[in-house]
Amino acid sequence: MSSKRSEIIKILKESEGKAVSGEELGNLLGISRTMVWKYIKSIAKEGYEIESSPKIGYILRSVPDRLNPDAIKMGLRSSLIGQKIHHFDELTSTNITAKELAHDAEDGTVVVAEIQKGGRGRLGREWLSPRGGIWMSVILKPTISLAHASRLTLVAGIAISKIMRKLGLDARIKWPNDILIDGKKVCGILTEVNAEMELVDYIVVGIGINANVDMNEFSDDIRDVATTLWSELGEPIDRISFIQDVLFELEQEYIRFRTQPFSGILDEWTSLSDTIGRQVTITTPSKMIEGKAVGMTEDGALVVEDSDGTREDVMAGLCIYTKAK
Ligand code: BTX
Repeated sequence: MSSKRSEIIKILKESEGKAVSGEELGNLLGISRTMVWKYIKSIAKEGYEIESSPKIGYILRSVPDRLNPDAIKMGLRSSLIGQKIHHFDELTSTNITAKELAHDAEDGTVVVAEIQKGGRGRLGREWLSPRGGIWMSVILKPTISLAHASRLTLVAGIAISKIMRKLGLDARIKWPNDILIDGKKVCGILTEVNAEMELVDYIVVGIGINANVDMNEFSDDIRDVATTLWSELGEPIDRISFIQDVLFELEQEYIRFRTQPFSGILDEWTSLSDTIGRQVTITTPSKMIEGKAVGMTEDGALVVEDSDGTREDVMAGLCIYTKAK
């Protein structure tokens, strides 16, 4: 969207329901009243409800519930993550599109979609992505080794759960990549890496948040294990300001990741973890590991201790809790 259009939206938003005349807008932007009218028409096409009368001018009645990049950028506090945002009404998967764009994209570029038709979780599992959610991928280009790439999943988990906690929700991280509220999944993170010679070229952090999703959109089996911010809070959230907060917090954690020892992030992850201290069964492609989750290694592996006290570091797998904490 052109900057003149965003400026018009900004002025109308700031006038809080009061009319702004075409002449006033024209003067502020240095354009004719006819041009103002043309911009207003194209803004209305995007779903903004604008009342207009030749005598009083223009009044913004409502903004569309869409993750419009201009709306996200207005008031975005981050300076790297989200400077470039690609928005789509519908995609197969934001991770797929992010990977296609990644080579030429700048560090911190975001891809976001209103709906995903082929959203993916780990190991090719399906991730349901109906309207109302936040389905986005962040392209990151840190200079790190392939072995450390999985740390970004932990970084994203911390950032997102912190923002949910600020809303008063008891969001906790289930190893390795889920955020739960009261034991139910509200967010999943899928990190994909492209590397050359053991050095990371880019990382795509895919984030799926059940924000204002209607629970009826989920099948019975998903409804049993999932929740949404809407149902937890009892009212829909402002998705734009939620994304702005997530991108800012993600940037803070990303800066910490790049400039400080990883032990600080590890400590924070542990304090937000839902998994540490639990009896778990982890299924990997080659075996099943049972025991108590007792910690996390610097590489993001879960340390599981069996009944004999033998410890094993588990890098990835499907984690099921076998007993309450
Ligand atoms: P996961 O493999 O840990 O979780 C997938 C499992 O979660 C599914 O098998 C199903 O049981 C359950 N599930 C499916 N959809 C939902 C949902 N909306 N809410 C709660 N539970 C669900 C988790 O994988 C990682 C998901 C990442 C999704 C993001 S969205 C943006 C980006 N694009 C993309 O295709 N994936 C990522």
